[in-house]
Parts: sequence; C-alpha cells; structure tokens
Amino acid sequence: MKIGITCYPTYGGSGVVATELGIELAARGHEIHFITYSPPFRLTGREANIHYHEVSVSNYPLFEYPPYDLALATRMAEVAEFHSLDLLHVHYAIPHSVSALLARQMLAARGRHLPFITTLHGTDITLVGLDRSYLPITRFGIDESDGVTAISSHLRDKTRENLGITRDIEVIRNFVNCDFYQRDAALVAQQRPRFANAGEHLLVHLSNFRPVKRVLDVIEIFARVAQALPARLLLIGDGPDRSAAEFLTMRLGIADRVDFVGKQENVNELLALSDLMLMPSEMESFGLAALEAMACRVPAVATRVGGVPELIDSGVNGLLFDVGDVDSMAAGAISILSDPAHLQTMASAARRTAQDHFCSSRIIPLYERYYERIVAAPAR
Ligand code: GMT
Repeated sequence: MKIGITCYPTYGGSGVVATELGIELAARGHEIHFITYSPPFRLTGREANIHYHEVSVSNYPLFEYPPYDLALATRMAEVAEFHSLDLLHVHYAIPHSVSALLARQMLAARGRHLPFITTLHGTDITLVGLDRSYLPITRFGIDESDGVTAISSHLRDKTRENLGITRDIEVIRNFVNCDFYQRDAALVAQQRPRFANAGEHLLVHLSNFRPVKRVLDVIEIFARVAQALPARLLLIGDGPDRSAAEFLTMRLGIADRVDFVGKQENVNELLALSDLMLMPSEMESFGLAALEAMACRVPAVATRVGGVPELIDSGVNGLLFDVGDVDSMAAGAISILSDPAHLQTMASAARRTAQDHFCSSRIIPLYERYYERIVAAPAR
C-alpha cells in the first residue's frame, strides 16, 4: 500500500509511534510518505521505502498566525495525488484530522478518493481536546475520519465520554520492536559504568518533561530511594519542567547522583542499562516509555492512571500507585531493588508482557488489516 503519515515529528509519544509504525510498514514492503514540518526524529533518512515531504508555511507579513493547518492540507493533497496514495494516517487529532479532511475534500472535488485514519494518542483528547476552543473541531475531525483508532481501551472510552462520540473506534495499542528493545548483556557491562558504579542501583525516567509527567515526583521518589540504598538516576528527555527538576535535585542534595542526559536517539540502549523505571505521570493513555523499558527487562514503578493498567499488572510486571503518592512509590522501588530475586522475576515478566502482547510483529498486522478495511469501504 502507499500510505501518507502525518504526526508531530518532534519529541513525544505520538510522533514516536507514528515514526516507528512507518518504519515497520516500510520494512514490510509498503511505500511510506511522511508529511510533516520537519523530519521525524527517529528516522535516519536511510530507510528503504520511506519518503519525506516537508510542510513549509510561508510567513506573509499579514499572517500573525501562519496557517500551518492549510499548508499541511495542501501538501497532503499534493503528495496523495503525485504519489497515488491509498490512504492518509494522521496521528494526534488536532489539527491533523481536520487538515486530512480538507485534503480529502480537495481531492474529492477532482474525482479522487483519499480516505484517512486518525489515531488518538491521549493529550489530544484528555487535555487539548477538552479545551472549549478546540472541542467542537476535534469532535468534527474524529467524526469525519474514515477510520479512528485509539491506543488503549481507556482512551477509546474517554473519547466517547468526553467528546460525546458514538462512532466505532478501533483499539490498537502501542507497540515496541522487541528485537531492537532488548537487553544486550555485553553492552550493559560496557556502558552501565558511565551512569552507575558497581553495587549501585540505576533508576531511569524517560519523558518530554511536561507537567503531566510529574518529573518533580520522579526526583522526590529517587531522593527517598537514595537515602535507603546506593542508587543513581538517569533522566532521558527534555522539556518545560527540566530546570525545576534540576533545581530540586540541588535542594534535596542529590544532584551528584542524578544524570540529565537530555534528548537521546538510542533510548533502547540507555533504558537497558537500568534496573527500574519511574513513571509517576498524572495521566498516560498508554505509557509507551514504560513499554519500551519493559521490553528491555526494566519494570516500572508507575501510577494507576489511564491505560497504564492495560500494560502493567501491579505486583507481576511492575508496581502501580496513586498519583502523587511518592512515599509509597519510593517504598515500592526500595522493596524491589532490595530483593534481587524479586527484581529478576519482575524483569522477566515485564519482558514477557512486551513480547506476548505488544511486539511490533503482533501489532503492525492489526494496522494493516484495519487499513485494508478502510480502503475497501465506500467513500464517505
Ligand atoms: O505523553 C506525552 O506528553 C506525549 C503524547 C503524545 O501524543 O505525543 O503521548 C501520548 O501518546 C503516547 C503514544 O501513543 C502514549 O504512550 C502516552 O501515554 C500518551 N500520553 C498521555 O496520555 C499523557
């Protein structure tokens, strides 16, 4: 199939899923066209069957707000026509579904059918989509999509509840490439000393450091763990709460035990160096970062929110707590780290969950079958 993919190409779970999906589909022989304002950050540019089309927005002096959504719609229609796309798959409802709708209409006026699928990722529904200034257009974009998928049952249900949507929404959960995300013992032996000395536990957090991730809770939890055990913390990612987090490490006297490594390309290698992930988010519609860690045999101490319980079975392949309960999360982390046999059992269960339910080899065919259904359906 020839598939156009649009996403936010910068740091963020929806962009990661869209890019990894494109890479996996291209490897299975599909022709993939990314239509985004900059190259998706996980693309190397060397992948076969992947093409990149930049959306550039001209900044005419009259435009206080350059019309990106229109430039995107125009580019989508152009790419679809020039490359005979079978469908568009947009990730994150706002504004991508509305731009895709315009592109579909532009092509329909020329007698060409271009169905589009919207994948909902979370904040497009649970935060941004609930803003009154976006809600009606978000609902409209979703209703008008030829197909809609959500990354968890929780998000599907919230979309129906919050936006009053009644149409079908297919649940296709986040996935991970289990060959790429795994623990390579030799690499761990070589690289782990960069972040932790022998005898020290290594905890990790990976996010875009937005308030919803509660990075300050990560620091608070780690401070308690570091009081009880020799431990270090690796923080991967960057975003608005990074400086507050750095300040807190200084105030708590743990700055020398915490490494802020910023945005990284090979997160698979860094995650695999760690013993335990901390993901104390206010909300996660799925929690891709925890899945990536679990595939690397790193269980997560996380919050019981959104779609996280669809991934983490508390006490089996990780631990779940209430949002903000940093004392219990720290106690849970200390208890697992102090019992190596328990940690190993959880690490194996985490890897097994990733392998048995969320490997790309299981999830990508679900997208392929869904694409076939949507392409075969009559035009709306
Ligand atoms: O988590 C973020 O802030 C980024 C956001 C996005 O859309 O880029 O992530 C969402 O999508 C991920 C991939 O589908 C999910 O794994 C995350 O749980 C979800 N984040 C939230 O719901 C807060």
